[in-house]
Formats: sequence, C-alpha cells, structure tokens
Amino acid sequence: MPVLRTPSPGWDGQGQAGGSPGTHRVLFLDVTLAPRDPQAPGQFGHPVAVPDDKQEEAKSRWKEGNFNVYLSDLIPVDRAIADTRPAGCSEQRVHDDLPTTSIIMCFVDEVWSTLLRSVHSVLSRSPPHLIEELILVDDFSTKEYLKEKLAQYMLRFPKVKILRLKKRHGLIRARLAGAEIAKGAVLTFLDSHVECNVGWLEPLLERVRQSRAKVACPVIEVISDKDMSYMTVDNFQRGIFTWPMNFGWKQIPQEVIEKNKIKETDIIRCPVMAGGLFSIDKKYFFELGMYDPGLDVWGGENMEISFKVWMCGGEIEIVPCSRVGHIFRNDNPYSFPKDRVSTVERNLARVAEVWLDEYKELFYGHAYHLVLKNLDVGDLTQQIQLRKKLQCKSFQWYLENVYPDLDAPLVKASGLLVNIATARCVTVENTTLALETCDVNNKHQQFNYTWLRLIQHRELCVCPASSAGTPGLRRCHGRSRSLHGRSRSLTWLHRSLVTSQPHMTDHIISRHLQPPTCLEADPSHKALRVNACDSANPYQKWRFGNYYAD
Ligand code: UD2
Ligand code: MN
Repeated sequence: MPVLRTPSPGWDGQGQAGGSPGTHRVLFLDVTLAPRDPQAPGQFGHPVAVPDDKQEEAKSRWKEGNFNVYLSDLIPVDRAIADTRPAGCSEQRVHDDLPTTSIIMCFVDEVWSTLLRSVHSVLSRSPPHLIEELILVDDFSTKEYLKEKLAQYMLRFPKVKILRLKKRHGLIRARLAGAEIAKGAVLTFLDSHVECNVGWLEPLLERVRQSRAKVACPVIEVISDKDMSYMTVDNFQRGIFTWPMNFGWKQIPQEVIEKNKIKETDIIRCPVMAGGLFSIDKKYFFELGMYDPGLDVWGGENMEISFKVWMCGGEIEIVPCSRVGHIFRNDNPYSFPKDRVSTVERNLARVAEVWLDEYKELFYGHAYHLVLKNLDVGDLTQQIQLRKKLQCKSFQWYLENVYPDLDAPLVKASGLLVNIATARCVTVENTTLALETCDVNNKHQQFNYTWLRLIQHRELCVCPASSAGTPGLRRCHGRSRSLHGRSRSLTWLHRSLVTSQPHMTDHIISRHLQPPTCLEADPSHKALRVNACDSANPYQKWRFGNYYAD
C-alpha cells in the first residue's frame, strides 16, 4: 500500500489566510512505496559508484541506454531527490481550479528502471486530481520487457495507459498519437528518462490557466549519465538557438538581471524551448496544427513549435519553480530509420522554409552543404497555409521582439565593392559592369554579398562570364535555396576560405569555371575580367563597404 509522506504540510494549514481566495500553497507531495531506506544507492539523488568487481558489467550495459544502466537498476524506483527549487517557490500560491493534464511520455526501447522511475516520479509528486492520465506511447519498441511485463507492472496504476504504435513513428508523430487520445485539458510532454521534482506540476498548470497561449516548460535539471546523481543547474537560463538552428542554453547577463531586478523565481521568456518537457493547452496545441506531421523521427520539432507559438500569438516560458531532472546522453541509444544527421537537417530545412521568411538564407548560408545537395524537404503546402490561416507574424517580428540578441544580418557584406589595386568601384551601367571612381552615394555601386554567395545588385547578380566573355549581370532568379543549374554558376567565394586558403581571403573566386577563376580589374582600370587566380595579384583583391559576418 503506498504511504503518503508529506515532509511539510501539504495543504496550506491556514486555508485562505495569507493568500487570495481560491488559491492554495503549492502542494508538496512525495509518495513512496514504503518508508525510504536512507542507505539505498542513489537515495536523495546522491551519486553512486560502481563497485570494483562490477566495472565490466557496468561497462557492457552502458550501451543499453547510453548511460549507466547498471546503476540505474540499483537505485530505488521511487528514490528521493533534493528539493532544488529556489527559495520562495514552496510559498507560492496557485489556483484551486487548475486544469487537469494528460501526461504524454513516448519511448522507444527505454531502459526498464529508468522508465519506471519516470512514471513513479510523475505519479508520486503530482496532485492526483490534476493527472487525468499518463499515456505511455510505445514507439514500436523491440525489447521484450516493454511488452507484457510493462503492461503487468502498470496495472497497479489505473491512470497509466499504454498506446502501442504499430510501426516506428519517431518521437514527433508518437507524441501526436498520444495527443489524439488525451482527455485532459492540458497536455504535458515528458521524456521517458526523467525524475519530476516536488511541486513540479502545479506551477506549470498555473501558467496555462493564466493564459491558454502560454506554453510552460520546467527547468530541466541533470541526472548524471555516469553516477546517476541529481544535479541542479544555474538559474536564469534561456533556451536559444544559433545558426544553423542549433539549440542551446544562454544565461541572462548579470547586468540585465541586476538592472531589471530579476528574481530567481521569476518566469523566463524563451526564444525556443529544449523540446522534451512542456505543458500546453490541448485545444491550443490542436489549433496550432500540433507539430508539422512531416517532421521525421527526432529533432527540429522544438524549433517548429517555438516559432509557431511566438509568431502566432503565444509565449514560451520557463517556470523556475517547476523542476524536472533528465538524463542527458551523448548519443541516441536507438537506431534511426534514416541516419540521424540527414533526418535532423531535413526537419530543420522544413522549419526554415515555413517560418524563417527571408532569414532562411542565414540558415542555408550556415549549412551550405544543404544547398549543394539539393535537399528535398517534401510538401509544405499545408504548413504554409496554416501559417496564413493563423495570421502569424513575420520572422523579423520574432527577431525584434523575442530574440533581439540573435546575430542575424540578412547579408554577409554590402555597400561599395572596391578593387584594392585601383581603388575603383564596380558600377552597374545598364546591364553591364564597369569600374568607376568610388562614390558612396552612387546607387549603381551598391552590392550585397548574400548568404547564398551571390553578388547582388537589386534583382541582378554578378556572373563570371556574360555573352561577351567578360563578367556581367544576370537575373538572380528566385533567390530560393535551390541554387541548382544556372544560378549556382552565379556564386562567388569571398572571405570564406580563411582556413583553407588564407592568402586568398580578399579574392572573389568563381569555382564554377574550371580551374577556378578570380574576378580582376582590367589593366585599363575601367573594366572587369576573370582570370586565373593569383594570390599575390592586388588587381584580384576586393573589399566590400561593410562586413556583417565572416
Ligand atoms: C531533446 C529533447 C527531446 C526532443 C529532442 C529533439 C529534452 C530534455 N529532450 O533530445 O524531447 O525534443 O531534443 O527532437 O528537451 N523517442 C521515441 N521515438 C523515437 C525517438 C525517441 O519515442 O524515434 C523518445 C525517447 O525514448 C525519449 C524521447 O522520445 O523518451 C526523446 O528522445 P531523446 O531522449 O533521445 O531526445 P533528447 O533528450 O536527446
Ligand atoms: Mn531525452
């Protein structure tokens, strides 16, 4: 029989005293199967050491989950962990009428003890009346213990439902399958190797109750993959991304914290979420079109949902009083139907195509191999229609209002294009190019060097050889990511060979011609030509007026 242990009074003993009507102090619940053994390995989230005579076994079992599976099996499934919430969290009040939630936990070949600990931590540290159900979505696991044995074990928890997928869907579509059958007002997604800390749930639901367009994420703490200890993380972390859409964490600068008097318990608005752990109003999730179902297996869905939420009127928040531990692993312990890298790249390219507007060039510029391989991202009609229907804002709005600290210059360089030897500037004369005296106010001397490596003047691009055999101009046509065929012949390398050819950085190189050739000022000083590249030749060296990126 489960024992209910409440180290501090669960309900605020004074009823409404000290708080507004209809609210209560966040519940401190921590149910155990039996009184806890303080000597048990890993108890209280402490680190565990592998005994000398078990090193081999521990090593050989590592690959079952890409973490210390041997130790996970030693640790009680309902171990205690330190209450890592910032001071003040336990006094916070939440509404009595919080919405109920369906917990959705997808897994594929998850380690037995870790999956159990995840489930136990949810059920023992959440107010039962708020948990509508816990849906375990089995994404076509191959391990025998996850079949009948798991079903039998979970019989003791009437709220646990197991949804078995008939083929491998990947975590994105598996979550959608869970969402389809969920009955709670709010969906709460969790990974299958987590430990929810005390008081984790109510603060998340409180945010969603406040506004259905708030998507609430707990602080993700670290369960060590090596010694299974539960470790807290620094406060004031935001979820961010860098190009080409790599997720990361970034601390709010100390001066910003001081200037704005940000407290440890304050909600943190995030440009993007990590992906795995969040609560979202179910109806709102469906209105947003859930995840793009064209995203495959793993990766990029956190970018998609984050952009979608922000640009279509919602908010992504980290709730410091809600804390959940997660085993971070160096590699996925399961196989990918296709390889991991190309799966994630394709997912991200779909996200870029639908959400990034003109900024998608930054994505492709930072992942230029995708341009070269002419990646097929599949049909985007539905996603683009959805964005229209929801009347979402532009990516530029997102950058200005949500993530102003992201470095996102639309082009790599711009302004005059000056020849070093002659100090003269490339000038557009009707549809041809000439070298003239430089004049910053001359509109015909303005060029952009784009992320797609075009040298662009309005809709025209510098091409290495026009019909006259000299460099000329051509329509850049469609500036799209698919730079196939003719338009790829319009690409130039400039300042991008710093590591491989440091003596050629000032050159403007066309690799389209064989051997590669360089843009050069003609001896007349009035015209342009292309010639065999020569690192010492100053007539082949160029400088744009402004550089925004390397
Ligand atoms: C992070 C997220 C994860 C997801 C992923 C990008 C956190 C803590 N984790 O990577 O939730 O957003 O980024 O997509 O924010 N799974 C399946 N089927 C699959 C693959 C995975 O069910 O084909 C399950 C898996 O068992 C796990 C969950 O999905 O419970 C997330 O996978 P992960 O733990 O390998 O991802 P993680 O934490 O590296
Ligand atoms: Mn995970």
